[in-house]
Amino acid sequence: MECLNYILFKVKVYELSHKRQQTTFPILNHLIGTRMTATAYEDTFAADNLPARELWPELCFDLPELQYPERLNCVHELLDHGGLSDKLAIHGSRESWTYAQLRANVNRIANVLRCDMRLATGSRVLLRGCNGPMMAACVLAVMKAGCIAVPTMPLLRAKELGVILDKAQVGAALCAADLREDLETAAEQSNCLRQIVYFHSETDDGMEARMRGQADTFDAVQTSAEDICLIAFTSGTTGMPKGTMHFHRDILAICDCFPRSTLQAGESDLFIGTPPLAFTFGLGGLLLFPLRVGASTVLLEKLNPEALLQAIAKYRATVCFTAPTFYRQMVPLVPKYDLSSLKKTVSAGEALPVATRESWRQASGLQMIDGIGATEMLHIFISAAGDDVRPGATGKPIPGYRACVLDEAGRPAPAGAIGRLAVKGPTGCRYLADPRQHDYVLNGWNLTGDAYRIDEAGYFWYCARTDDMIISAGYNIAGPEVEEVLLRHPLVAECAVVGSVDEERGQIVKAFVVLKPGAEAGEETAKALQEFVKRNIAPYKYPRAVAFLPSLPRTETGKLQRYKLRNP
Ligand code: 3UK
Repeated sequence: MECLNYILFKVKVYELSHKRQQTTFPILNHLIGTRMTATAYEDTFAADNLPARELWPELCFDLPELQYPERLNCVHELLDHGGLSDKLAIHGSRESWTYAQLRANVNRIANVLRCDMRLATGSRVLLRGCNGPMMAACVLAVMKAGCIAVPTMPLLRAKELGVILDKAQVGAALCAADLREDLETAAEQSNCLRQIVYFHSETDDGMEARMRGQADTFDAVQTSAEDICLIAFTSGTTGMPKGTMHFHRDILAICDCFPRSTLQAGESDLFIGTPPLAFTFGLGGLLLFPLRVGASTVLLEKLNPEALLQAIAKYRATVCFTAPTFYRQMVPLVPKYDLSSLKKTVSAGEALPVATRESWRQASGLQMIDGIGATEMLHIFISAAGDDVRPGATGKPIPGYRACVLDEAGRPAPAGAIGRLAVKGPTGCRYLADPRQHDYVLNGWNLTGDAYRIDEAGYFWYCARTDDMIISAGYNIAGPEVEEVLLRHPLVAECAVVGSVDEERGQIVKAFVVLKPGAEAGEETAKALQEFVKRNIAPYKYPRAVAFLPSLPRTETGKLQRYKLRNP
């Protein structure tokens, strides 16, 4: 062992002197079970609970912009460039901050974490709050202070918070005062959570008061590129949520991929949208990306479709991030607002039906940028913009990522064949102490759980979640394909198609439909919808059962909860 350590030391000296990014002799790391760059953390819980290295997906850093040094603190890179001081960084409903003010506030909070709360580096800090400047500053401060951010969705209740506290062994929490109740209930049951500091609070021990007692300068903790800075819990439909662990390097990698190559965002942009910062779609799209390109962002709490349109007009936003269902609901309201500032609209979280893309284009004049991302991958990895868009297809792997479709045996499937989507890039899946790592990573590929096909031109077409494929009388039917058709019917506002247990056919296709205002639910409409599907796609795919609902069950992130419809 001593001998190996000596060799490793020599390799390290060689690499430093030759400015190598990656280790030359991974096999040595593997043998000795350590990483080349020493962690900066006192508390090593997160790293200790990483999956074994051989269970990680393969990571690729092919692009010149993805060459990062071994030591880096992502918030230092995003904020401490000294530039843009007087430029507005974040607009909120309570306050708006320039880059200089954001830097100062992040530094004060970092000082509160380290000097006042006395948190060890590497400790997990839960964050709870609606989108806004303070919530954003808290997330950034946690990372800058060398702690690990565990952001949570505002709608989570005590029981769900308890699972997260326990799983990530969270010792401290920063929480918006108006969301304290559920966290306090969870804290009573928790054996690890010791400190909660409330923001948006006027009390003497609240965050704002503590910040006033701290300096507005803070030297970022010199973390390793592979120190974990974020544990993002999957929005999770059923069962135990999974904690996905991401490094300081991963944060920069997503900022240097999608926003630069596909979105082509710049300093003059103003970002806006709905996904919570606790959802990596929102964290990237509404906070990290704007900071990386020196743009501004609008962070508002509890936006509905009408309020989002109002805010786009008011702030003159140029880039919007939200989910397909939001775009659908905005379409009829668009004529009431001046959206002339808007240049780019990004849709993710769920498949984007052609009918939604088309009606949004007609209403706003904009060709939507669809992109598939995942909490495990941190952000978007397949997408297309502008002239590269093929309506109905998600797009192609964005620069920095590779993707293919695997057949049942785990081999790349030929063009046109439906298989499991597999992807790799600079980011990838590393679950916190979770045996499901084995399900997500196969031969170095991340398996997202989606069924896809690739066409001759290399475009990726979404079919369904692999476990949502409906098998009816021996036919494989993808629910979203039927939804696509139904959404084109003039009476349909929203719909969901799932498999429903049937004695004769195993499963039948069942459609849950939300009608547009004024349309009448009933036998006649159901028949009309069934006929409409039969006319537009292979008749065996038509919904044999149709039910009408006032709304569909969705997560806080706009994702349909199909399991709730399958097992009512
Ligand atoms: C589905 C899509 C078709 C797909 C996410 C952008 O959604 C995000 O992360 P989650 O972990 O869910 C991942 C799953 O959601 N999905 C997402 N986008 C699309 N399906 N077309 C799309 N455009 O099943 C995927 O496996 O909640 C999205 C950025 C960051 C994210 N975390």
